[in-house]
Amino acid sequence: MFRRSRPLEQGLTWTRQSFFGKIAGLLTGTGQVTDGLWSELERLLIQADVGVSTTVELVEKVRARAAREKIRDTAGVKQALQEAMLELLQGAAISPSPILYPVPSASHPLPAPLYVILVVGVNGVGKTTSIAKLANIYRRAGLDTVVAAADTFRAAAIEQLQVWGQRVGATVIAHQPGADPGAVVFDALQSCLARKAQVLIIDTAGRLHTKYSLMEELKKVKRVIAKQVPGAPHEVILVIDATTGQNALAQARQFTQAVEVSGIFLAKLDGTARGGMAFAIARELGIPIRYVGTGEAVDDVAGFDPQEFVRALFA
Ligand SMILES: Nc1nc2c(ncn2[C@@H]2O[C@H](COP(=O)(O)OP(=O)(O)OP(=O)(O)O)[C@@H](O)[C@H]2O)c(=O)[nH]1
Ligand SMILES: [Mg+2]
Repeated sequence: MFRRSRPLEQGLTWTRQSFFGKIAGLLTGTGQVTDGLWSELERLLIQADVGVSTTVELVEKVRARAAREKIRDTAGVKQALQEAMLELLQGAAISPSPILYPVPSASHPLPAPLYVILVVGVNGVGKTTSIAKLANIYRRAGLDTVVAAADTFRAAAIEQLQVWGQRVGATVIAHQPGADPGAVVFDALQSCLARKAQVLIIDTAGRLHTKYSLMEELKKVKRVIAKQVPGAPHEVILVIDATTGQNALAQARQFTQAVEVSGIFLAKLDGTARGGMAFAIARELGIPIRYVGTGEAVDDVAGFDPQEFVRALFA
């Protein structure tokens, strides 16, 4: 059985066993630092979905350092690479949210009167499942958590959320399929404020019935939230499917332009050998990854810790 205490490492199993395993193999022991080593390293990083420009930047940085510090063996290169990777991931962790993961505490209280998390992403990336995972974390911390079914695109989406809500003990506010997402959100906010709920997580659609642009719809939802709860949404979480590779970055940019994404939930990390994508996200989007999805179950989630991530890649 997997050790539940190390979900991040578990989620990286495939990535570690493939491309990063080869990188670790390339950089073990006291091998010589040759030109061939750098091009092989570059090739493996690109295969692991680190992205071409991010790979080139990483390798250049390590290579320059190796020359400067007269690093002569592969073990030294490995150390320098890990440090460069960590720096890259930490660079994106601008003003980490005091609230998201771990859950609020006395020193990190929830925003009053209601902590609002808006979750966005294209269809099928794992939004609803990831919301269930977040709701479960907040419920387990004893917080009154409500989920709004603002993805009204299909009936099954609403039912799916209701099933998850029941399972994790979160109230689900929903309207009929095809309803106005703004109206669902308005209702959910009113209901939360009336009963003094503490956390509201909003599921949104990845596509719409109408030709009306998804981004315009999201902006509208955001305005509805801000009008009811000044300062909200406190977090806009973009869910990215780790298995979709570099395409996901282009999609992500559209969302970041429309709704000021504050954090990434990298879902389905367990389903890919290309976990190097995290580096491309950090460098090219400059948005911190907050969580990773490590399976389909509600507990298959881990907070993203750059140090642990880099360690687990080479473990
Ligand atoms: N292996 C794995 N599967 C996941 C993970 N997160 C979600 N999934 C699966 O991905 C599929 C889509 O998940 P949903 O949560 O329905 O995705 P969505 O973005 O809400 O999809 P739409 O509502 O259709 O836009 C489901 O089969 C989930 O079980 C994860 O971290 N790991
Ligand atoms: Mg969904």
